[in-house]
Amino acid sequence: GHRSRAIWFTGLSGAGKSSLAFALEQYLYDQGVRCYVLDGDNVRHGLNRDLGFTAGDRQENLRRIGEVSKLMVDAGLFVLSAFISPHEQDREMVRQLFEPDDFIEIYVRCSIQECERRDPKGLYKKARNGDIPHFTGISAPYDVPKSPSFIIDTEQWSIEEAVQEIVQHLEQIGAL
Ligand code: GGZ
Repeated sequence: GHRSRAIWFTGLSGAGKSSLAFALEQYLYDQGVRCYVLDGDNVRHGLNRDLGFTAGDRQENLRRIGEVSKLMVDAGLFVLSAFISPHEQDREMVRQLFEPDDFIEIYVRCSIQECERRDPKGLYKKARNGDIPHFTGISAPYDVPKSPSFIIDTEQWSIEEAVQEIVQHLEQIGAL
């Protein structure tokens, strides 16, 4: 069988984190791996609806998600978490919750130009107009991960190719 683990996707809004996480979930599900995706859409409207996007709120958002991810891994699930998680320090805090082998950080790389071109929810446009304060990449920072387990470039790969790349990587490191 598979050992449960946490896969953590970090990257800009629009980089493709959630799409990748759900595509990987589908692949894992088909392999009989029990998994669950956490992302802004299912966490920020419920558990973390009291939190916004200041640095402090993001830290608390990610702390709670880290703790929930840990509980889910303890329960035997493969947890796929897709959050911008822009601060190296916060990603490090989450990593510390896990055994080294149980936490895999994937940097979903996409240029700000391309994210802004995609703008699936029209948020970059709003941010440019000043309607969304401290928007990551526009008016709030994103720390490029220093030593992710794996980098996936979504300007280069389609979602399907990216999933294959991630699966290969997970197999290589013995996580699948
Ligand atoms: C960044 C924001 C903001 C601000 C709302 N900055 O692409 P989306 O829409 O669907 O995903 C983004 C989501 C980011 O939430 P996270 O929990 O992933 O962020 S963090 O890890 O930094 O805590 C975006 C939307 O919320 N959104 N306002 N100001 N993204």
